Amino acid sequence: MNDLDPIALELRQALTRLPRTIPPRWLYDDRGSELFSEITRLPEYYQTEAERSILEANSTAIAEITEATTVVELGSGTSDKTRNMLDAFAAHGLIERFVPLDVSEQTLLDAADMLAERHPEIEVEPVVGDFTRHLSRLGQVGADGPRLVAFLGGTIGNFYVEERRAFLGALSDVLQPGDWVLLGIDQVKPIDRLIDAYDDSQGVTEAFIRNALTNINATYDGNLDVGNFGYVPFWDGRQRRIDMRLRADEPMSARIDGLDLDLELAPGEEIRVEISSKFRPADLVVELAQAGFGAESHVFSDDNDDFALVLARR
Ligand code: AVJ
Repeated sequence: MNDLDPIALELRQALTRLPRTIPPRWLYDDRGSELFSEITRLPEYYQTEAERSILEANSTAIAEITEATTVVELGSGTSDKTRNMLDAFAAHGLIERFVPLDVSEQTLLDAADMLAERHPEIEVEPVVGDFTRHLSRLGQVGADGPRLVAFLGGTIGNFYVEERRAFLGALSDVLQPGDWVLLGIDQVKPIDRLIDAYDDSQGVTEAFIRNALTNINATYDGNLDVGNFGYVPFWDGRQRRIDMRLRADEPMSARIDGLDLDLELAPGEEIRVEISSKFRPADLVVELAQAGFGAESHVFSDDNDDFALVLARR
């Protein structure tokens, strides 16, 4: 157990400690990424379209306000969302460099090729890394002009409060006064719409959550009985977050060899696989200020106030 790598150790601890959890990275193997992209096309899942519309309406304003010469995107994936934004930044004329950071090297390289072709005037400098561990790899890239670090898609909602504070603090540490962050957040809204978005009628979200166990079994030679867990999504109003759990309806035992772990689950015991926090933009503006991004802030929303982009300067 002592020779487990940090990722394995993190998972082993998350599964062992009570309440049992699974770090979000386990949701995104190839199958998980496919299921997530299916989620973004569900009628119940309003976020992707809402964020796209905000970016479309405000990217030029964001370029003007920030005057960023370097745009960094954390967890950039295919850089779909940034394409529009980079078009606006390029038209504005100050951007010199785009730095996508993602764990998946191949996805990064493909996206970098696509963007370099679309914008020969922008230097694309991909960085392989995990935004929860490797922010320091951004180092001094682009430090000669204002930088804008974009973290889109509502991914910040997956962090627990204390992880979010640590993340914003780490981000503040790699940046300097005059640099900016742009965060995509899902807004608090009536419960029924939130529940529908995470308990869709086609069961795609359930399959996405369940797939984390399949991924763990495959990676660490485990025998978690994936089909025998019930999917339990609910709204936690006190913490303002959707909580997505898998429940062992019967007593269950599992061996995960690669983690040197024997799990015994009592009937009714749950594993929390993901949380998705919802925000009042003004609250996040306060958190940002506490993390060092208090110099200036702007909030951009869609017509329904479903989603928001919060822009803040260090
Ligand atoms: C990609 C983290 C924003 O929390 O809404 C979608 C992931 N999980 N349905 C979200 C997700 C279940 C999504 N984020």
